[in-house]
Amino acid sequence: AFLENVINHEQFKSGECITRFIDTTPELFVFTPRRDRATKLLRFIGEVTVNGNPEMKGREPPKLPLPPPRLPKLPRKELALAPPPGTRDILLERGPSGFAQWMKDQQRVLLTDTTMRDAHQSLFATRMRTADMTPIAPYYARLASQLFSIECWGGATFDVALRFLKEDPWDRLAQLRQAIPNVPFQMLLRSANAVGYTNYADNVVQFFVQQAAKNGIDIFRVFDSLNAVDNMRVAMDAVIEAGAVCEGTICYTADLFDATRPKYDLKYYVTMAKALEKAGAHVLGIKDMAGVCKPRAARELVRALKQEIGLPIHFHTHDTSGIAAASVLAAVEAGCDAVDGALDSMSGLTSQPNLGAIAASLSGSERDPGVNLDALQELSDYWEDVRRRYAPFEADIRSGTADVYRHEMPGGQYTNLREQARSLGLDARWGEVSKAYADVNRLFGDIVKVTPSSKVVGDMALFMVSNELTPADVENPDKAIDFPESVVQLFRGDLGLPADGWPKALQTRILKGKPALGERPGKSLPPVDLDAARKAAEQTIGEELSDRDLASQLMYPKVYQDYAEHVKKYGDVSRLPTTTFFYGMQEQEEIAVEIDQGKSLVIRLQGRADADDSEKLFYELNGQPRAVRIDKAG
Ligand code: 3PY
Ligand code: ZN
Repeated sequence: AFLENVINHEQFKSGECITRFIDTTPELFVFTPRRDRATKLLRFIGEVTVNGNPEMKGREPPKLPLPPPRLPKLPRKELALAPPPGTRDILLERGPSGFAQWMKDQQRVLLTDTTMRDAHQSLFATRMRTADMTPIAPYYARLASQLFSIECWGGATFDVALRFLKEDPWDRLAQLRQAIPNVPFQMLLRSANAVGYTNYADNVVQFFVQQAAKNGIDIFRVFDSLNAVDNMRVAMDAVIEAGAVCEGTICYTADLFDATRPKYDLKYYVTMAKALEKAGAHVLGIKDMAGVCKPRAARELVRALKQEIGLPIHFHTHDTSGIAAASVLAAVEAGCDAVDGALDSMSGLTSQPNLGAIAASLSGSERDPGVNLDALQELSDYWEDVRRRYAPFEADIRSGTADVYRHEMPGGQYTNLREQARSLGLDARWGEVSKAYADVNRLFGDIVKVTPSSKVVGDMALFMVSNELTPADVENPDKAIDFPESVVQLFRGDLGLPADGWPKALQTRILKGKPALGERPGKSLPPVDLDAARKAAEQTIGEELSDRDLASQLMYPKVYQDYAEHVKKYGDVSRLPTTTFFYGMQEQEEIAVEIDQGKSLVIRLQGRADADDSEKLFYELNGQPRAVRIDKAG
C-alpha cells in the first residue's frame, strides 16, 4: 500500500527528486502501523486495569459501569449540515474593536459558558478530559450559537492536561475549534505568567500568545496576580498584535464597602480600569476569582466603571458563598455587557453561578440574553452525566459558605488546596488551613490572591499549619524560619510588585539579605533563544517539535518531556473513554476508541490470568484475540 501511495503521488509521477519528495510529503512515510498504536493503548489499559492510574492513588472510583452521557436530541441531518452563523461570525466580520462596539450596542446581556474551563477547574481539580468535550461540541455549535463565548482553555487546564491527563492541550483546542467554528473561544491568560506559575521572558509570552491565537483562541482574558498593569502589557500587546480580542482584567479583592481596607476602594478599580483602557484593551473584565463581590459591590462597581470608561464590561464570579447569582443580576442591572456562568449541572459551590438559571431569570426582561433555554438544559444534562466520571476528584463540600469572605480563596484554588492539605495529612485540619490563609494575606500586606500569588499564600498557610506557626511567630525576628521557596520568590519580586510594595520588615526577614527586584521581572529576564530551545528539546525528546510543542516545552519543560515520554510508550491516550483512563476496564467490557477520524478500535477485555508478579490480560481487538502481560507494580 505504501509503494502504491508513493507511485501514484502526483509529485512522484512528475519526477521530482526523491529526497525533496520525502521532505514535502512526510505523511506518506509515517510507518507507525495501526497495530503498533493499538498495542500501546492495550498496554496502557492493562497498566491501569492491573496497577491503577497513578492519579487515582488514595481515591475511591465511582460505582461502575456508568451509562453513556445523554446527548441532546438533534436530527442526524441537522448535525450533518454546517452550523448556523454565530457570535464568532460577527467578530470575524468586524474585528476586535467592531466586536467591542457591537457588545455595547446590545440591549441583551451576553453570556459566556465556563463549563469547559473554570467550572471543572473549580469543581474537580481541572481533570475534565478532551474525550468528554468533543462529543458535545457539535451540539454547542448548533444549539448555543448565541453565546458570547465559550471559555475552554487556559488557566490550569494547560498544565493539568499535560501533567495528569497525559494529553495535548493544543489538540483539545484544535478539535473543539473544528467542531465549533461559530462561537468565540475564550482563554484565561495569567499575563507574564502565561499559563504557568512564574513570570516568563517577554518573547516566550509573545510566542505563546501567537500560538494560542493561531490555533483558535479569539478572546484572551488577561489578568495579573498582583493587579500590576505594567506586568500585563507584554501579553496585552501580543494579543492585540495577533488580531484577537484583548479583555484586560481587574481582579476584584476584599470588599468595596469595608472601610477598614480602604486600599481596594472604587478609586483603586477605576484607576486600574482606565490604565487597561489606555493600554488598548477591547473589553474590560472584572474577575471575582474568589466570589467575594457582594451584590451591592457588583452593582456599584459596574455602575462606576460604566460611567468612567468606554469599554464593554464582562463580569466573572464564583458561587462559593451561594449568592453569586445575585451579584451577577446586580451587575446586569447596572448595565454590565457580558457575564459568565456555568451550565446548571456544572455550576454552584466553588464554580460559576448557574447560567441556565441566570438566563431564565432575565428571560422576558429588557436584558433577556436571547438564548434557547431548552437547549441549555440539554447541554447541561450531558455534563451531568460526564461529571459522575470525575466524582473521585470532587471536594466534599455540599453547601455555599460565607466563610469565603474571611479566607478569600479563589474558587479554582479551593479544591486544589484542599487536595494539597490532604496529601500532607492535614485533611482534618482544613479549618486551620483556611484561617491561616487569611492570616497570611494580612501578613503579606493584604494582596490580590489569584494564580500564582494565591498559590504562594496557600503554600505559606500549609507551611504554618504543618509547622504549628502563628502569625506572631512569622513576624518574630528572633524566631528562625526557613520560608518556603515560593514565598522567598514572591518577596523578591519574581511575580511583580503590588502597587504599595511588600511589608518591609517581613520582606527583610524573608529575603535574609538577598536583593529584591525593583521592576517587573520581564525587564531583566533575557529573551529565550527559541531556535536553540527547540533544538535542545528535540535532542532530549528525540523527536521534532512543532511550534505548539515548543510553546508547551517553554511553559513546562519537565512536564512536557514526561508527557512526550508517555506518548512514546502508550500513544495518544486522550482518545480513551474517561472510565478506562482512570479506572481501567472491567471483564467483558467493550469500548470503541476512535484513533483517527473514521478509524476506530473496538476493544473488549475477555479475561485476566493472575500470576505471582504479573497478570495476563486477554483482549479482543477488532475481533482478533490479543494478549498483554503486565508486571504488577511494587
Ligand atoms: C487561573 O489562573 O487558573 C484561575 O482560574 C484564576 O482564577
Ligand atoms: Zn474564575
